[in-house]
Amino acid sequence: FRHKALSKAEEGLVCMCEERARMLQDQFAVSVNHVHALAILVATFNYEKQPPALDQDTFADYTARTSFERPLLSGVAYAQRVKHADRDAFERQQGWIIKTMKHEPSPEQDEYAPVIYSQETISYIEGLDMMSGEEDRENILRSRETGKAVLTRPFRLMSNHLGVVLTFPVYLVDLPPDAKEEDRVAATAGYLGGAFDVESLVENLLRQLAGNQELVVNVYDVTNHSDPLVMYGSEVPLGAPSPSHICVLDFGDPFRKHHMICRYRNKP
Ligand code: WA2
Repeated sequence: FRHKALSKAEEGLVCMCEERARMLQDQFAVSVNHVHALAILVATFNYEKQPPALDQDTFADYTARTSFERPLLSGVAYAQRVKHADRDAFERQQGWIIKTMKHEPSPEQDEYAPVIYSQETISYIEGLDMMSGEEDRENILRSRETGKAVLTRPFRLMSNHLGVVLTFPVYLVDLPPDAKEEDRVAATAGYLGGAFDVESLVENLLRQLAGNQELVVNVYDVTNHSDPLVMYGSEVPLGAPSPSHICVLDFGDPFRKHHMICRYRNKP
């Protein structure tokens, strides 16, 4: 038979790993769904109403009061698409100038994605051009071309924690599901997204589970199978090989592949 009988210890490992993978995936999914609803809120109240029926205070209040719906996100924000020809008018109307993610005045670009609304927990991104960061920029471009939720690779967020950014596009008009890429890009109004603070919020989630002390959990972005990227946990030094279990995770972006590896902590 293909499977050898599992020892009690190995059975426990499989069980605890599957429980953690399921919990993480579920909390991820509910968070993504709520950000989707926020993208629709911005489309409805900021663009389908004239004048806009949304402002920073309303966005901050609504996102603070609904943060329980997004348990793995440290904050959400809305970045508006601004083409270079409209930059002067935008800056005059806002009363501030577009800055890069390094907090310098933005040099001339074809277009920008300055944050105009943000949850107070990440108010430090207000006014920053999210296209000035490599990971954020790639996410913005991929989301507006596909019309779908997209995730970055794991990287150090501005909070200095390891995590990933989620982005949904917001369009000026209703697009059919099979809309062409160029029509999607042309209709783009901006980007609603948030930061999955994996380092601290997943730590919190796992700490609440029984067996936490004896288990080592790692999550990897394995989109490029020959170059796995740590998304959660510390790199386990290669030493005495101990039994491990791998669970596939689905975070809803078919472009990215993730998995969880669990092993028992080596007892001294
Ligand atoms: N949000 C919070 N912290 C970050 C970050 C980010 N991006 N990037 C690096 N650290 C408004 O895709 C649009 C949020 C980007 C959305």
